[in-house]
Formats: sequence, C-alpha cells, structure tokens
Amino acid sequence: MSEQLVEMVDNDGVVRLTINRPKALNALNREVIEALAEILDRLEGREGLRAVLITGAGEKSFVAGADITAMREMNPLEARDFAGQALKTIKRLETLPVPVVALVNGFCLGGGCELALACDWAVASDNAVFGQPEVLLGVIPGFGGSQRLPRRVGPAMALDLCTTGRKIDAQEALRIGLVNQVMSQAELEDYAATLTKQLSGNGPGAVRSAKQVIHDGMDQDLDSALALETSLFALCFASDEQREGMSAFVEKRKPNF
Ligand code: CO8
Repeated sequence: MSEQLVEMVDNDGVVRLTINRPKALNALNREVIEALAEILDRLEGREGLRAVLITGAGEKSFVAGADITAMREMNPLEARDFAGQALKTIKRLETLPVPVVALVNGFCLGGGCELALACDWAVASDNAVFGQPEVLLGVIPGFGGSQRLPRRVGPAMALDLCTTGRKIDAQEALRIGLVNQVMSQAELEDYAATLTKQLSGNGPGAVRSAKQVIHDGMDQDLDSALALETSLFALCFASDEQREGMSAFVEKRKPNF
C-alpha cells in the first residue's frame, strides 16, 4: 500500500522515484515519508545503483510542502516526532552514495523545497514555484530548510525567503542558485532521459567518488579536503574502471564500465 505513495522505476541502475499524492499536490505526510524510507531500505547498499531522480506525480506539483491538514492538530511532541522522522529520511536520501537529482515539475514549497535542497542538484520546469512559506502558517521550516537553504543560496537570500514567505518563480530560483537549469515540462523528461544515459554510462566508482569527495570535502578546511581528493584520485588507479576508461580513450573506442 505505502509503496504506491512513492513509485519507483529502475532504468539501468538509475532509479526514478515519484512522490504520488497528486490530489494533495504531493504533500508529505507520515505515510509518504514511511514509503520513502522503505524504498531507501532497498536502495542503500544496492549494487549497481547509479543515480536517483526524484519528482512529483502530475504536471502541477513537485511537493507542495508537509501536509498541513495532518500537522494542524499536532502538539509539540508530535511535531518534533514528525519533523525528526522526515529529517532522518531526507538525510538518508542525501547520503546515498550516488547522485540524487530533483526534477522539480511544479510547486516546490516548504517541505518540498527542503526535499529538493537535500538533493545533489535540482532542475526545474518553467512553471515551478519555490518558497519557504512556513511563516504564513505560524511556523518555521522543519525538514532542514533553515540550514540547507542558506548553505545553497547564502544566508541573506535564505533569510529573505524564510521570513517573508514569498514565492519565487523558476527563473529567480535559477538566478539564486537554487536550481541548476530551467526548462519546459517536456524538456524535463528529455533531461531525465539524457541524465540516465550519462550516469549509467560513466564509471560508477568514479561517479561515487566524485560525490563523496565534494560532500565530505565541503565540511573540511581546504587543505584537508585537497588531501582527501588526492587520496580518492589515487584510489581510482586501483580500479578496473581507470584502466578501461583510459584504454578506451587511447584505443579510440567507447569505454565499457
Ligand atoms: N498540505 C496538505 N494539502 C495540501 C497542501 C499541503 N501542503 N498543499 C496543497 N494541498 C491540497 C489542497 O488542500 C487541495 O486539496 P482539496 O482539493 O482537498 O481542497 C489540493 O491540494 C489542491 O490545492 P489547491 O486547491 O490549494 O491548489 P491551488 O492551485 O489553488 O494552490 C498552492 C496551490 C499555492 C500550492 C496551495 O495549495 C498552497 O498554498 N499550498 C500550501 C503550500 C504551503 O504552505 N506549504 C508549506 C507547508 S508547511 C511545511 O512544509 C513545513 C515543513 C516542516 C514541517 C515540520 C513538521 C512538524
């Protein structure tokens, strides 16, 4: 039952997840978070996993936030429990060893924006709308937005968005660095197909190392992070991938990873 709330399709190791509650604009309730956690149980440690793409069902919304109807009557303990459950699940998604990409196909508000922020990068359709409108409901972000948003767009813009609750369009999201690219809904599908091809064709160990070095290095001082890069770079040379990739170049053929 719960799996239908998050649909999963595996295409050559590139897994596409779709939050599937279109009647509520894919708002995140406990059941959706549990469904996502169950899928993560299956993805973590999965051999052959190359990347994860996450989107929302329908053409109107990525995720319109945490479920306001479900939160309305919560007491502080229940709110803390719900936020904790979601934070933990979103962190598990963020720390998958492969690229996790948000395909933002419409409303990306509150908890939806926080979900997109936990992805390695996001691309948006031109009808996408972003915001942290929690203050309009008398609360603040609770799924990590107050911390991941300033890290992505800087504290001044994060404060603007989190205190005014204003919504921004896809072009502004692009300008402030919240998303990497903006395209039409149709192009978003082409983008997903191209990305699937690219990420399933590249050296899988190298792709994982690239994610690891950027994530881990960002939490370190520059010298330590550069030393980490050198270690992981050297480790690539212990792999068949490096031999295959470089031999293919020299032999003028496509590598077979
Ligand atoms: N929660 C529950 N239901 C929702 C939500 C939501 N976040 N968003 C939309 N829906 C439902 C609507 O109630 C409506 O249901 P129904 O048809 O049964 O009336 C249906 O989806 C369609 O929505 P609308 O009719 O409102 O569609 P519009 O196109 O007119 O408007 C909007 C779309 C602008 C997206 C509007 O629905 C809206 O403003 N939604 C709420 C957006 C929002 O405030 N999100 C932030 C929520 S708070 C949050 O995410 C905090 C995260 C941290 C939580 C910490 C845990 C304790």
